[in-house]
Amino acid sequence: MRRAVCPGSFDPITNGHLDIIARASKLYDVVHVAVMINKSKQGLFTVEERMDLIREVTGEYDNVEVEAHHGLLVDFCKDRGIPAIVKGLRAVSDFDYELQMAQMNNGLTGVETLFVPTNPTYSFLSSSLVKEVAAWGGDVSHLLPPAVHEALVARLREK
Ligand code: COD
Repeated sequence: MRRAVCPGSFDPITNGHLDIIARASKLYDVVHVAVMINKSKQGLFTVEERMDLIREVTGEYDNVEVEAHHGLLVDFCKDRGIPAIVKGLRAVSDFDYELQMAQMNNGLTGVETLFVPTNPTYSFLSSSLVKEVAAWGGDVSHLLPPAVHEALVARLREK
């Protein structure tokens, strides 16, 4: 079984994330989507809510598994026998930090990182920007799966 992981915060999952997961699911037998828990960062959605949304919008891919992990990504990979991390690259600005992480992770356990160029339609897209624009009433419905857009609008209305 060829396995890979798509890690992230996914707060919430966007069409940019989904595009990378969908493309990875064509390349690997099993794609683990890992919601990495960062206790020092308060998310808009809880980890369970993020996982539920990811499960809902990746339902059509039967080789995608959604999990959460607190700790190092390399340990998540080691525990599951995952040799590859798949990351989307949006712009040159992503590259410096992504390269550092890829080299650090490779140095720690030998896990490889594969970079998939973002679909140009989503090259400016991030969860943080979507939340900021939506919080000010901007329309982000074209940037999110419908279920995620609905959840975002509902969450912002509660605030
Ligand atoms: N188009 C294409 N890809 C995208 C887009 C887009 N518009 N938006 C995001 N992505 C991809 C990128 O590959 C990105 O890395 C990934 O999705 C996740 O994005 P986010 O914003 O949800 O998550 P981040 O950037 O906060 O995730 C960082 C990690 C959680 C992956 C990282 O911090 C990590 O691995 N942490 C675990 C602890 C650890 O091991 N630390 C040591 C690292 S060396």
